[in-house]
Order: sequence, then structure tokens, then C-alpha cells
Amino acid sequence: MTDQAPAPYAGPERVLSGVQPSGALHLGNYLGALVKFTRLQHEIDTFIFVADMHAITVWQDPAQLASQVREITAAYLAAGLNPKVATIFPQSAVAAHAELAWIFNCVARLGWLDRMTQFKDKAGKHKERESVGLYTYPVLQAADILLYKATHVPVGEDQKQHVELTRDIAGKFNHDFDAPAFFPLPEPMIEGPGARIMSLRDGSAKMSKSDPSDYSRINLMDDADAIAQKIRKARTDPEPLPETLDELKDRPEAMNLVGIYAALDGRSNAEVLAEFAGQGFGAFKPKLADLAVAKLGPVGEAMRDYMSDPGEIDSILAAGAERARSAAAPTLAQVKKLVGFWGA
Ligand code: AQP
Repeated sequence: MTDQAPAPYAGPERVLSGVQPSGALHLGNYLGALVKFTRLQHEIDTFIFVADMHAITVWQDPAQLASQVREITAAYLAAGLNPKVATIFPQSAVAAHAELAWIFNCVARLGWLDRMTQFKDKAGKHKERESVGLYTYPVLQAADILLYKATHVPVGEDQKQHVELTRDIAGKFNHDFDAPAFFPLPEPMIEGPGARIMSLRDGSAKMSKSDPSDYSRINLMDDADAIAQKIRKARTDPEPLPETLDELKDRPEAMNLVGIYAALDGRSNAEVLAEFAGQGFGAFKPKLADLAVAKLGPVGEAMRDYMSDPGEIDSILAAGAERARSAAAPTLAQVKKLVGFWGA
């Protein structure tokens, strides 16, 4: 007799992802996440949330948080997400995220969380002063994804490890509760230009909302002058651009600017080098600034338009929350039954 592997999840494909309302959205969030969401909504059932529960893992001013949630929603809409096609909702409006996260806290192992590099990066030398939420944030992220049985998670490179943890949690849950086909093992969708945009001040650090230097990033709401100035001041080196990507290996700042140009223009890094090889940054930076202004200017403009009507944003979020709650309810009910909770 041969042992047959249990049948894995065979449900429909679904996309889920989100962005934290923890500050101004930047070019990395746009290229690494928003552009992908917009494309995917036409291919797969897509759920995109505003991760306000994740945002409070570090201090957020309560007077600002709701308006930051609206700002992220405005960015989604400005990037091209259509609330009639994708489900757009605030995480905290769906209580099931927190309920499932608790159950997953009891499935995930401490050793797994100890390996998460983003916590180490964010906590730095003083981890004992950080919130418990910052440490267990990847478990909440697993709940965000699996509550909707999402099969695909479009994210930037920095989130790859968290999606892998989600797969581990899904696998252990399915095994522990003898339900091999219950949760899918979701795939991160990282490929493509823009998966890892680096700081304009330091080619070894990713572009981030929480970087204290505003010159490290291009914000989606920056005007043309600010964009051009930040690119002009971006750290580079005195060498001209080379002919091959290999020669850029030890020049992270130069590589980053070439990567940004390629991602904004929908071309490969090699194609950009083919056009600019031999030119110095004095020539390349103004071209990059023109391209960035042409691509991002309309996005910032549209964001401002959406933000001028907070009532409209709120009704989009309320309708999305309703849809998300309906999609989440059966999964949570089945999970409670599998776990053996009273009344489930
Ligand atoms: N530099 C980046 N390059 C490409 N993708 C990026 N993302 C973030 N930074 C880059 C992607 O954007 C999505 C939303 O990220 P998030 O706001 O949920 O959290 P984060 O990854 O922690 O982003 P930040 O900007 O660095 O925020 P803070 O400073 O608040 O932590 C994710 O898909 C992420 O991969």
C-alpha cells in the first residue's frame, strides 16, 4: 500500500495585500505594492486593506490615524484601484482579523518569530522597549491573508519572510487540526521592477516611511519641485553609468536610480543602461527627475482630489468593510469549529 499525500487546498485564487497608514506613502510603496494591486484587480478577486492595526504597533497620533487611513485609500484610488472591482477596506473594521490572529499566536512558534529580520531592523538595540504588537505583527499579517484564504500576496522584497511565515502557520494549522486542505499556502508575488527601492541617501537601506530624512524618499504627494530637488540631491558617485549591470554591483546608489528609472518607464535595467551608458549623473538625474514628475505628478494630483472629499472615501471604506466582513465570517466560523471552541 502506498501513502497518499493529503490533497492540498483547491479553492479559488484570491489576492490580498495592504499598506500601513503610518506616514506619507512613497515611491517604494507605489512601485512595490500599489502598481501591482492595480494590475491584479483585473486578473484575480482582489482584497486590499489599510493596515491600521499594524500601524499602531508603533505610536500613531490618534488625532491623525483616521485621516492617514483616508490618505492611503486616496492613494489606492489614485493608483487606479477601482472599489467596484477590488474590495478596499480598513483592517480594524473587520474584527475577525484580531480573532484569527489570537488563534495563530497559539499556532506560531516563538522560534519562528525570533527569526524575523524586520523586527530586528525596526527594534534595533532596544527591543525590550518595543510593543509586543511589533513582535507579533507577522502573526496578524498571517491572519490578514488567511482569513480570506488568499492564494497570492503582492508585496515588496522586504515582506517575503513574513509571507513565508504565513505559509508555515497555514501548514501547521492544517496539520494540527487535521484539515490538510483548509488553508492555502499563499505565494508572495515579488517579481518585477520596483520590488526593492532603496533610500535616496543610502543605497543599502530600503526607502521607508519612517526614515527620519524626508530626502531619503519621494513621497506620492511631493510636488514637481520637491521631486526634482530630491533626485538632484540623491547620493551617487562620480563615475559615469556603465554598459553592463555587472559593473553596477558595487554601486548601490547608482543601481537604485537606474532601477527607479526602469520601473517608472516599464523597461528593464539593462535597457536603461543601454540608453545612458557613458553618461554621468549630471545628465542622468534631470532625465530621471522629468520621468518621475511625469509619472508621479498625476498620481499626487488625483490623491489630492480624492482627499478633498473625505465623505466619499468613507463610504467606499464602509462598503468595502461590509464585503470583507461577509467574506471573512465563514472562515472564522470554520476555524472556531476546528479549534473546538464552545458554540462554534
Ligand atoms: N522600499 C520599498 N521598495 C519596494 N516596496 C516597498 N514596500 C515598502 N517599502 C518598499 C512595500 O510597500 C507595501 C506596504 O508597506 P507597509 O507600509 O505595509 O510597510 P513597510 O514595508 O514597513 O513600509 P515602509 O514604507 O518601510 O513603512 P514603515 O517605515 O512605516 O515601516 C509592502 O508590500 C512593502 O513590501
